[in-house]
Amino acid sequence: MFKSGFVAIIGKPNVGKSTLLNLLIGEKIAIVSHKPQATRKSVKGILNGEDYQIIFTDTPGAHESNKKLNAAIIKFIDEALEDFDVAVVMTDNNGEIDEVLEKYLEKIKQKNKKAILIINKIDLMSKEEIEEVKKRFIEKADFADIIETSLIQSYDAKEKILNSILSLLEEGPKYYEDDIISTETERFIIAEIIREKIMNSVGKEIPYHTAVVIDEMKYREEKGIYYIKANIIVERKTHKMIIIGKNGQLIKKIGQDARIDIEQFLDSKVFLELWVKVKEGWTKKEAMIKEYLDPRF
Ligand SMILES: Nc1nc2c(ncn2[C@@H]2O[C@H](COP(=O)(O)OP(=O)(O)OP(=O)(O)O)[C@@H](O)[C@H]2O)c(=O)[nH]1
Ligand SMILES: [Mg+2]
Repeated sequence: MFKSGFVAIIGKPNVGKSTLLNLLIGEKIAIVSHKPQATRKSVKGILNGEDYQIIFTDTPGAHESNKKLNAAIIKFIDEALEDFDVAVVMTDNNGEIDEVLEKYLEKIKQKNKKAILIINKIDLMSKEEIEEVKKRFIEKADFADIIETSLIQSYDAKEKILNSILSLLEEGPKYYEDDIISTETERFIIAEIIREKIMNSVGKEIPYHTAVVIDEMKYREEKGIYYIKANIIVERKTHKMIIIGKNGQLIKKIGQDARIDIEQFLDSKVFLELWVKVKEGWTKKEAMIKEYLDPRF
């Protein structure tokens, strides 16, 4: 029997949802950061087995905010929960359940869909803490399975989670060709890699007001190299100066780190050119939010 289905990964920010997607797919398609709210748009990853195909959707962390940009981000969670077969609800050592997450748990229940609870980061938790978090979640929803794990330390995390999901999926068709691992465009993933380096190297609030857009991407056959020009969009002149850094040191480092990952992703040599552009108040303007969050290149 061939099994297939759509699996939505949801949870509070920073619990490890994107780490899980990358682990399951075996390639880095979603960005990961120690800072919360790294994911801004849902990212789909497709896993093919001999007798199954699973389409995962990694969603942004569930949080509330009256900011325009955050409202646009949160919409992606609702979208992911519109049509799915199994929900993977993820939590970590904080074990937080707030009204926002509760609303999504309620939605899963209403739709009568199966859910799995993953308690991640047990490397940071005592047995008592794990039990406490488990209790809190069981009170709020029914879970077909509960997995305690550490995605970065447990050697069997992937296998355990995958087996649990497979046991809940039903017979179904192959939706995508075997060689497709994501429905995201190469340009989107490359822009995200650059944004990840900014998130992980620029302090404070600035990454939350920064977007990355690929302006040009060409393969130069004669040299066997990709030429990529990307714009880093910031809200203020001061942000531009901080990202560029003293003598351009910081942007140079962002570019070097991003290039290494992009070369691995494209399996080719890459020449990366980064430009910082100021778009005053872009996080408050609907049209620009749309353009920069889900850019249709
Ligand atoms: N200690 C520990 N850290 C982990 C584990 N799994 C993931 N992390 C770290 O947790 C941080 C957040 O991981 P992400 O995968 O970006 O989390 P996320 O849920 O996608 O976050 P948002 O996109 O902001 O909602 C990163 O620094 C990860 O390296 C784990 O098992 N143990
Ligand atoms: Mg994420």
